[in-house]
Amino acid sequence: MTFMDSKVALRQLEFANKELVRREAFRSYNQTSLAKDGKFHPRVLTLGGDHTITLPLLRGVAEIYGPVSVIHFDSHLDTRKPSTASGPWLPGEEIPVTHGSYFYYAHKEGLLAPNNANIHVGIRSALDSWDNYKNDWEVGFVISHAEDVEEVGWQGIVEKIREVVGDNPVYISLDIDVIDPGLAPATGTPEIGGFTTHEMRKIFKGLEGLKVVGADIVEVAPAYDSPAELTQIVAANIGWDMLALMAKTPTVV
Ligand SMILES: [Mn+2]
Repeated sequence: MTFMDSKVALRQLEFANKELVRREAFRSYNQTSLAKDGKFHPRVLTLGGDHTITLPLLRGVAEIYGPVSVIHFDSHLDTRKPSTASGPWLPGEEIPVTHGSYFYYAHKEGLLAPNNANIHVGIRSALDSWDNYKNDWEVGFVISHAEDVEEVGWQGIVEKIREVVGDNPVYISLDIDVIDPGLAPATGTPEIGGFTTHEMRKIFKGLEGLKVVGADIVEVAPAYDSPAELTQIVAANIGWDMLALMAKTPTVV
C-alpha cells in the first residue's frame, strides 16, 4: 500500500483483498458452503494500522458471503455519522471516511447484517460522549460495555455476542484499544478501563463454533510500543486465537 495517498492505499487494499478472497480455498468440506457461489474461499486475517481498513475489507467479504454480522471489539463505537459542520469541508464536498466513521459507510453500502445483528464489545469512553450514541442503533449495532464484565463475567459477554450474531457468517474486527492501555499501550486513542488479556482470551474461547469468515486487528502503533513490544505481543496472540477460531469451524451452512 502506498503511504503517499490514503485513498489510493485503501483502494489497493480493497482490490488485493478481493483478489485473495475470490480464490478457492485449498481446504474444502463435504457440506454446503456458506458462500453465495457455493464454493469454499480463503479466510483472511488483516493486520493494521488505521481502523478505516475494515471498510474495504468488508466489501470483499460481503461480495463472497453477502452481508455479515460484525463483532467489533473496540473502546469506541466507530459508527459516527459524518457531519459537514465538523470539518473543513466545502458544501457538497464528499466527506472522507475515517477510523471513527467507517461503519456508518459499511451500513450505507449494505455490508452489515440487517436487524441489529452486529455488536460492539468493550465500549467505554469519557462520560460526556453520549452524543456519539445517537446514531449507533440505526447503523445496526448492539452495545456491550467493557465494565459489564464486572457484573456478568466473560460468560455473560459471550452469551450476548452469540445471541446477537446467531448463525450468521461473522467478521471480527478488533481495535487493540479494547485491551487496557496498561497491557497494550501502543495505540492512537487509548482509553482506561479496558479488558485484560485474560478476559479477552476467555471471550474468544467462548466464541468457538461461530462461522468466522474474516478478521482484522487494527490500531497497533509499533512506534509507540515499549522496547519489550508489549502491545505487539498482545496483538500477535489475539491473531493466533482468531486463526484458531477460523480453523476450527468450517464455513458451512
Ligand atoms: Mn476503532
